[in-house]
Amino acid sequence: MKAPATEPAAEPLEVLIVGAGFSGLAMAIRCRQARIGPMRVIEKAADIGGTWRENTYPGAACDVPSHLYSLSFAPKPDWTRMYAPQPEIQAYLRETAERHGLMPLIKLGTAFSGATWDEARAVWHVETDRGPITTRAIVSAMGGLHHPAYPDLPGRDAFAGAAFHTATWDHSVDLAGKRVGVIGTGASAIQVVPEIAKVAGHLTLFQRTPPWIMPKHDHAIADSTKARYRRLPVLRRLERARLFWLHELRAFFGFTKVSKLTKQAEGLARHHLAKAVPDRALRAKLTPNYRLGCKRVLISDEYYPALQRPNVTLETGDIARITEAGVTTADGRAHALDVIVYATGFDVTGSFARMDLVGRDGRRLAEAWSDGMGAYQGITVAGFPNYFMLLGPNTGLGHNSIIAMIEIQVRHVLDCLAALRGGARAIEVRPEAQARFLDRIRSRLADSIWQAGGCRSWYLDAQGRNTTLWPDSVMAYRRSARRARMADYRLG
Ligand code: N01
Repeated sequence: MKAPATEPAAEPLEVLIVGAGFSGLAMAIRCRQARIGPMRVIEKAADIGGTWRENTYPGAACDVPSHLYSLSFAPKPDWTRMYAPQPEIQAYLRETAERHGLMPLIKLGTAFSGATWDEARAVWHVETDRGPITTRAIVSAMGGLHHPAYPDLPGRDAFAGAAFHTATWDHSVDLAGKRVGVIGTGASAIQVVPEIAKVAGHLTLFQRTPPWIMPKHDHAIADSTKARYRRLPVLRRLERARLFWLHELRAFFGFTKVSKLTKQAEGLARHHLAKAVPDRALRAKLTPNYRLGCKRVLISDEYYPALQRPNVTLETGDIARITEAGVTTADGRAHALDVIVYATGFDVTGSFARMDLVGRDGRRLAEAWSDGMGAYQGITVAGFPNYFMLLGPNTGLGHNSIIAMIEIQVRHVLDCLAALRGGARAIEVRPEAQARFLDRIRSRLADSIWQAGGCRSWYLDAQGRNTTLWPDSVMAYRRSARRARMADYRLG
């Protein structure tokens, strides 16, 4: 048993932020700047950083350019690469938290287990594994990509060698000279595969569906450029704006909807494949049979070359079972392995559903979401006053930087918190405003690329509904969500 670190406060907190990853830190900085408090951040892990603390697999890096994948109000002029590697992003988050004086406000090793709304006092009673906390408002900054998903394959526990997920990398296992199997070919796999291929005796990559891959053009950022960005911040801001609009265009380039431009984008990706993989048979295996954008479009210059190394095999047969000795495919072939790496993604919809939240009239969030999760602007849910989500339902992106979405949401939540400071005991979205919002995005989703693109992805829940992605441009979300329209809220 851990010693209780958070004594029940005599006075409730003004705001409790749950999670110290990108979104939680952004919220905490903005709350501090707006002098909202007392405030506390709780974080289940032993360090801050969220997904960038957890994903330490070799090759982990961001697939959004560094100057765009950072907070607009916490700029870093000296990113070392166009696409920052994981340790640099983690260091950025740490420096940012320290520079903004957040560390004393963050209780590490404190896991949120649930919360109950107290109508009489207009506060939330929060349960954590280190004691209860009472707060007027909760900002959930838990993200969706943190519960590793393992495939439901028979015999998974029978494997005698080391087996781990990309998000829980076991750095004590030396892969040098080993027979390594990687299951999955998503964003994590295409980053880790080239690194494993460099050291493994043999790498077998088990592919169920080939991804669409575009060139990455990663490169080191010259010292002279960093110096210029330091001297003239306007140049860095211009670069950020350039990158933003370049990515924003993708929303109209088939990344949210099948459009006339989808074919052009597919042509570019096919050209990249043809240039990188001369072997016809291998190329055929690597050619997707669904529309570009239906799954996350990946970028890499190293993945295709890695697959052509003599110590790498691409296996496209279905996996029948895991055995003590490795993997057996449906055609009966046994693939002997020393190590299995699960690059099989995350349980996204499940991690939201697991939140044990009891709102007004004893209604649980899981009940409110029995027909699929949904929230007004992805942020607030009717029946759950003073409860705000960052990176909630339908606010993920396939085409641009998620940091832009976080900053819009933080702005919205600040408006709501200002209403609480202005005298309201509670702020709650009106059910009709929530219903209108959800109708609007569901009708946009009906013909989206994720529904119509001929693939299955983690974007869809078990019923085939897309409850994860925003179906439009970031600018459209900005117009919709940046300011909290008080007419859509009930103040109590
Ligand atoms: O996970 P995924 P991920 N047998 O769900 C396969 C973010 N991210 O960790 O396509 C065989 O995309 C599955 O196959 P299929 C980013 O948002 C960002 O790679 O379903 N294969 C798929 O290939 C991303 O979208 C960065 O047929 C099985 C793979 O496992 C999200 O994280 C970097 C299987 C899972 O791919 C998740 O990416 C990394 C089975 N039974 C991740 N079950 C950045 O750079 C599953 N698969 C910002």
